[in-house]
Amino acid sequence: MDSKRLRIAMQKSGRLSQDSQELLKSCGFKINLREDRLIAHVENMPIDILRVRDDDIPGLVMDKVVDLGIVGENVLEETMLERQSQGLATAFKKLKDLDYGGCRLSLAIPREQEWTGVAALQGKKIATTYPHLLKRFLAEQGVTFKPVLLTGSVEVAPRAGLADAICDLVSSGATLEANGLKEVQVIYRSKATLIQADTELYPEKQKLVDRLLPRLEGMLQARE
Ligand code: PRT
Ligand code: ZN
Repeated sequence: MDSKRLRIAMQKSGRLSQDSQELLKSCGFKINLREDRLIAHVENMPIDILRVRDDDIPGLVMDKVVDLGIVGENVLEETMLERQSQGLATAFKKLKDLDYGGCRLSLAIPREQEWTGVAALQGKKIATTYPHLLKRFLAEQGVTFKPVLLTGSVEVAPRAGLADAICDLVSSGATLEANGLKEVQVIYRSKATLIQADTELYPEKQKLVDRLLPRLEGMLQARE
């Protein structure tokens, strides 16, 4: 890959991809995104868009393999905690909070159960994709738990007898409702965010970022 071209990682397909593409387009990027392509060249600027799974984006930025990344704060924070525990680099610069991808990471339990507070989760099995964020939150409350790691279908875990509670992302609450669960405690609030690798960019790349950022800020302000 041409190191003079600015590399931006974003989600290939999922909840953040449409909004991220639109935001970049509104900043003047001419992008031809073909479904099968990992890399898309911006036609009118020296920029390459790397389209990957959202989970890979924080690591790519922290390993300085890409210059910028757009990712949910939930994934960013979880990856940071995980990498910390592995002794890997975790530095990055936050450039801009974005106005989409809003959600919360919450604890939920079967609807019919009475909720008396997080202390009741002591020693319980909790299904989640975010074990580090959950551990940090419960540790602050002096609660230990047994994590049940699932990367999908977290909401069916209690009914399937795999866990006593779950800790998952919620936006409308419809998924919890449809699975007979109720949200009992928010543990983290998240939005999409634009981050930069913690390294000095080539001057040409830095100039490009310096030109793009005000445009992005202008777009976000206009949408408020
Ligand atoms: O394939 P890839 O790994 O890239 O995608 P993914 O499946 O891991 O992520 P994706 O596309 O589902 O979500 C990407 C990011 O969008 C998340 O990391 C969050 O930052 C953000 N986001 C915002 C959400 C939601 N809202 C959301 N509601 N991510 C997931 N959900 C799911 C949630 O897990 C649950 O299954 O939607 C369901 C709940 O929605 P409601 O409306 O029923 O409450
Ligand atoms: Zn993912």
